[in-house]
Amino acid sequence: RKEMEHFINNPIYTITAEAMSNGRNNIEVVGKMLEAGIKFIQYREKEKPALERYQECMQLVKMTKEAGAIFIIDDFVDLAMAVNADGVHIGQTDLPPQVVRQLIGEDKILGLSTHEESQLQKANELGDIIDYIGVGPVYATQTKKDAVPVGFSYVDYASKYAKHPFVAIGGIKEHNICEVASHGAKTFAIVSEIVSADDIVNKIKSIEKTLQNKL
Ligand code: TZP
Ligand code: MG
Repeated sequence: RKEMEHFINNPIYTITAEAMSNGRNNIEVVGKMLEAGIKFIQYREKEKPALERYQECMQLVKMTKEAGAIFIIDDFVDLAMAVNADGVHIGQTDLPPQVVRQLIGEDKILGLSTHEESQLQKANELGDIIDYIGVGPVYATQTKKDAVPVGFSYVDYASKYAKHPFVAIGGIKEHNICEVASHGAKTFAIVSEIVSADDIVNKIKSIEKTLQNKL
């Protein structure tokens, strides 16, 4: 899917978390992400009423489209279809990837979280049904409840064997992103470090600079 070029060409994949955004709403936070040049954004809001999610996503789809950025929705296939998002991100206990692909059609991006080697092998077998995989949590994180860090050995494994592009996720911050990169990750999903920053635009630019200087 051609929009995956945005995933491949940009190291930072940002994800919303309004509860961690220091009183700012998702519209404001995504506006800052776009201002910083982010091209791949995931909407992740598990607790809100569906109507609020829908209204917010209608606006976010418009904003991301205008900025030439890709907008992916976590968990909610119906919401992604209702607002014509660019894709969906699912986990291991969501509907099977084949089923989600049938629902969203051939043109949308589909991402799948993986946490261990057997899940990566199954993801590899899915071929074109999915577009990218998530690998993590790399480090401990407060953002996702019950998240158990996978450790670098799994990141190494994904770097070696993943047939899809992968995004490392979980506890990634400016101070450790180069360590994750040293295990072969090229794309990094970051939640709290970015949405909770006082100056989101500066934080993103600073993380990008840190990465560039080390790579
Ligand atoms: N999946 C694995 S870890 C995680 C998700 C959604 C949360 C990562 O958040 P943070 O704040 O970047 O650690
Ligand atoms: Mg999910």
